[in-house]
Parts: sequence; C-alpha cells; structure tokens
Amino acid sequence: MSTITIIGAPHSNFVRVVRMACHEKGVGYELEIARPHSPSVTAASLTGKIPAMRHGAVVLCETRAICGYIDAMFPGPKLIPTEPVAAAYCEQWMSLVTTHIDSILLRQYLIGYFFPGTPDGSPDRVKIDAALPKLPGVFAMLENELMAHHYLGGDTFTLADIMLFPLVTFLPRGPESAELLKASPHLQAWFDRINARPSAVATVPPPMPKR
Ligand SMILES: N[C@@H](CCC(=O)N[C@@H](CS)C(=O)NCC(=O)O)C(=O)O
Repeated sequence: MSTITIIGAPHSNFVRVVRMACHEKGVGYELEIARPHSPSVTAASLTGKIPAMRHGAVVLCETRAICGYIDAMFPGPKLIPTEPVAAAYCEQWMSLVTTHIDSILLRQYLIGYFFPGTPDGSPDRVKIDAALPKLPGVFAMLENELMAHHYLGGDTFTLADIMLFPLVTFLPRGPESAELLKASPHLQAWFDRINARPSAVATVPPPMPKR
C-alpha cells in the first residue's frame, strides 16, 4: 500500500502528534511541509488546519481521526486501548487536550508570546493577562492525574500521552507557564519519560523560522 503523507509544519504540536503516532506504530511516512490554509493543506483539510493526511485514496484531517486511522490500519502496539474502560479514559484525556488544555495553554496564552501581532512584536499583554487566571486550573488537572497515574488516564502509555506531549514542550517558553511547570513535579516527570521515547527524539522540530 502507498506511503502515508502527513501534511503540515513540523512546529505544529498536532502535526508532531501524528508523526509520533507513526513512529510508535513503526509506520513509515513522508512529511509534506505546508502552512495552514496553504493550497496543499486546503486540498486535504476541511478546515485548512494542520495536520492533514493522505494515504492512497484516504484523505483525512483532524489529529484524533488521523491517529485513530493509523492505529487501526497498521499492526504494532495499540495506541488506543481496546479494553472499554481504558479506552474511555484515553478518549476523555484526548478530548480534554484538544478542546480545553490546548485552547487555554496555546491558543489563549502562549500565542500571545509566539505570535503577538503587536506593532513592535512585544508580547500581547492583554491576551496573556486574560488567559493567566485559567492556567493554574489546567496545571492542577494534569498534576493531579499524573500524581495518581504514571500516564494520562492510567498506567499505560497511550495516544492521550502523545496528544499532550508536544504542547508541554512549549510551556518553558512562557514565563508564567514555565513557573507553573516547575511547580508540577509529576507533570515534569511524565514529560521527561515521554521526552526520552524514540518517537519524541525522532520528531524534535527544527528551530522556529524567523518571522
Ligand atoms: N482540531 C484540529 C486542530 C488543528 C490545529 O489547530 N492546528 C493548528 C496548528 S497546531 C492550525 O492549523 N492553526 C491554523 C488555524 O487555526 O487557522 C486537530 O485536532 O487537528
């Protein structure tokens, strides 16, 4: 069967999730580097967001759907548990990452540092300050879970851990999130465990391009 093509930019946390899933499964892929809403992305992604994926006649967008396809289609370790309770916890955490945690930590908070859009390029304090009160709750949610379990949703590594990991790599780049991470020893220990996996090592993004 044809090779999987992942379409997107290597700096995107969600593109890295799909790449890590391929590495964990032992599935080869090619990365077609493209920005959101560029022609090659809009040809494959219903929203123009990245990642998108092509595999033969199968064209998909949405990280969870792409990873679910890869997990079901190929042999190798199951990334989404088959046992119903474990599967439900995995789904719960994946949903929390994509709808809640990513929204607050990246789209509402870190974006104010990464892409401020201010005339002089200084951090967007209005955006950042509006997000700050929401940060402790997100860190507490993760710290409590990882105090109780070795991985998100249980004691087995799953796609939920992959879903969160690339986002956590960004946290040291915001001063407030860096402090909260330092104060979250279980989250930090979880991060170190995932960061040592070959799938994480193989997908480290290149330095951010100058804007
Ligand atoms: N729900 C999508 C979200 C993907 C997403 O937000 N990708 C970002 C890059 S990390 C993007 O394409 N942003 C451009 C935009 O929001 O227009 C998924 O799970 O794949």
